[in-house]
Amino acid sequence: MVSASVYNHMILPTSFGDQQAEYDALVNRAAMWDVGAERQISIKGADAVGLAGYLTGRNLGDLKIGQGKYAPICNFSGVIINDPILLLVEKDEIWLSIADSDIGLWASAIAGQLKLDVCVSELDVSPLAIQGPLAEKIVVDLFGEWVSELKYFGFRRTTFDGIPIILAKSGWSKQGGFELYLCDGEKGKALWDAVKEAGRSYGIGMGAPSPIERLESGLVSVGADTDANCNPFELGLEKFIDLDQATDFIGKSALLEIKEKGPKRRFVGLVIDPPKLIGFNEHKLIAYQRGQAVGYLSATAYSPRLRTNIAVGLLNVEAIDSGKPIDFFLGNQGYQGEVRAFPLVTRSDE
Ligand code: THG
Repeated sequence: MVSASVYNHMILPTSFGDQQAEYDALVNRAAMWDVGAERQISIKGADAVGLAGYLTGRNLGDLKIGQGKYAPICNFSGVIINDPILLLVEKDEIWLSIADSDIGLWASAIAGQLKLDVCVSELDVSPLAIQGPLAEKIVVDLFGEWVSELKYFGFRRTTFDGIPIILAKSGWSKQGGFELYLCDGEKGKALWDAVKEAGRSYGIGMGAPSPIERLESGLVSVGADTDANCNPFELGLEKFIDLDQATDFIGKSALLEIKEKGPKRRFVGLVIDPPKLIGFNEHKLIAYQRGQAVGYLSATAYSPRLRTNIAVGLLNVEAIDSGKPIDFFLGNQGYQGEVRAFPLVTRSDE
């Protein structure tokens, strides 16, 4: 079934009709995704880097032009509200490539309150992701050998047939690949058609971020996996938060306290007994252990590479550490599973 969802007030395609074929293209060949709903919030002005460093707990001390960083954003209580990729595009301009929440409003409110010298705006820029083991060959064919030298989250301004693009080594999968940030909304179809044509002989598949591969890989989906109290430590994102830096940032004092006490929940993977799950579920399901509610599962699916059902969720640490099985219901069907470390799929499973 063709499907889409609403993300950052835009339509985000979620499947072209055959999620299994889209998954197969991603893990075996290449996949192309319109992820234009990952909007770009530009922070421009003398205080741009200062404001960005106050919005995220990521240490931006060594940020260079042409380098991106994964930069979780928390509120003052240490609750994660977005997890953008942050790009330093000019010495006085930062882009936040955001997940699904209104970070433009948040950033401009903070900037106004602190009387910072910045302009916050949403740009006419829309990423197109090319992911999978053959993605690099396609992007080399289109742009040249230099793309292979980009470091992870590194990017460069370029053009294709006069279409302005920022080409980045990134994307929401663990299959490797690139993103073409289209910088002219009028040229979307031309770019899409060019990538489709270049990818044809490699078996590129049109699709959307894969709900199955992201579970296998343990990629967090902020919004889908999180609730109104979720902090980055629960999600295993502590390596992207620097509490030791001298710079103050929103949520720092709350996060210091949370770290001191230790997280009460942890984001984990599960492998689940049959019957085989049909399709993909991304509604929160209550997770039980011996009849007690111990958290929630935020997504479940069947993993073709593991040949078993899998899930991710946020569970109480005592429930995880006990090693006892986790139960849940999908409709009237009961399921049982066991907690596993990420990634659920490793090379040897393929
Ligand atoms: N592309 C672009 N913008 C985005 C996303 C994207 N904005 C929202 C959302 N997706 C951001 N979320 C993530 C989360 C993780 C990763 C990428 C985007 C990711 N993480 C690697 C990992 O977990 O191994 C590496 C992290 C690191 O080491 O810094 O790739 O998809 N434009």
